[in-house]
Amino acid sequence: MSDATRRNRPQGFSTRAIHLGYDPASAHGALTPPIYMTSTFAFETAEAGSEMFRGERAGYIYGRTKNPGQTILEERMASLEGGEAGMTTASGMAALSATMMTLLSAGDEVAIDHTIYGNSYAYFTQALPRFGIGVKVVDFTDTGALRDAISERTRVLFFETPANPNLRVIDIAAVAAVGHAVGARVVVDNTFATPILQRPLSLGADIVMHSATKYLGGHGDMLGGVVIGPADVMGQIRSTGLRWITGATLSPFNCFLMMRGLKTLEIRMERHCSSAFAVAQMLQGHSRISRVSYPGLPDFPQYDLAKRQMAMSGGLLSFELDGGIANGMAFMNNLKLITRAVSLGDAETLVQHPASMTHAIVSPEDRAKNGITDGLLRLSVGLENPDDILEDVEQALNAL
Ligand code: 7XF
Repeated sequence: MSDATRRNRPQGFSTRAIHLGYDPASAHGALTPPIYMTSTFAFETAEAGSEMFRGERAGYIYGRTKNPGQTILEERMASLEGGEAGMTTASGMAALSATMMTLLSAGDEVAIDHTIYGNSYAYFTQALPRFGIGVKVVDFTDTGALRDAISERTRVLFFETPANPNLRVIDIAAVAAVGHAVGARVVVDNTFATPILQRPLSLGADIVMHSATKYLGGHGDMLGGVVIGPADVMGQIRSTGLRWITGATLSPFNCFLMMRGLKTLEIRMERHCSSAFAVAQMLQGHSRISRVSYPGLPDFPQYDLAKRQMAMSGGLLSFELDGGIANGMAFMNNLKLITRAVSLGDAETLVQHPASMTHAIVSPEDRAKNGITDGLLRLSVGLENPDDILEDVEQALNAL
């Protein structure tokens, strides 16, 4: 590499995740950005405060809309997702509701893919209709059906890829083209993939959101959310959706936890993905398993799309045992190392039963239509030694 190439080369992912937007010299040399544990900020003069409220002067006003820890995180996340600006929130649901309640008004319509996290599904199908917003539930893998379902009234398209809980993969570029043809904004929940595996904005999506509770935080010790997109739209979501519609801001302490998590995201994802692949392969060859869904297995229905769209295949998989849910529950109870818990993306390997846990709020009819079968189990493969994870799965299956 010549000196000039070296100088012009953009910094790599982990370098930005660790350093971007913070200079220790600005805080007494502290290596780690301080936790600004304050609810409000002093104005230098009365006029300065008024100018900040009018948006004529930069600076911090009040902790609900902006805190220095959030600013660092937002700059980092915008860079990692390849967007103009970011906005942190108290949880993934807070990110979703701040975004949707800013972008949608009574009389508008939103189209969602049929397989998404249970409470997101409830938010769209149960909450938004109460405010006069129409909701179309569509299979986004069928772009023809999607095109037929939407119209000029459709202001937003929303989906997850890979989807919770069955890992269905949606073609981001194809859906973005269909949405943009009617002037809709395309919003992708990138929680399962993280910007390490895919960057939806580079594929044509307008806005990306995350439950930072998962891989971004990475240690199962916080709740958080983040939204990334064009600066003007993020400004709008911050000044309405965050400031006075939801008020659900990320706490200063959770800024610290999320920042710490982001520093190791790249190396963690590599381990999550390689271990998940090993577990998926083992399950596929096991006589007690009737079906495994993992985007990295060659017989996964959307294997080619997943290969094209994602850098690695992810840390989650879902599967069914022969004998359905009775054996599924017995298997979960047989586990010794793997923890029975919802959530995902933690250092600990976690197993849960979507039909009675994360997606219990979805009606049995809708679950059946959306590929969330009663026998399905979801595994979030953690960072333990992969041999120990494999051994626990195997002993729990063999003890059935
Ligand atoms: O509000 P949260 O931080 O819990 O995030 C909500 C959320 C948003 N998008 C996706 C793709 C999610 O998976 C979640 C939360 N899911 C957890 C799970 O599936 O285990 C929640 C446990 S009930």
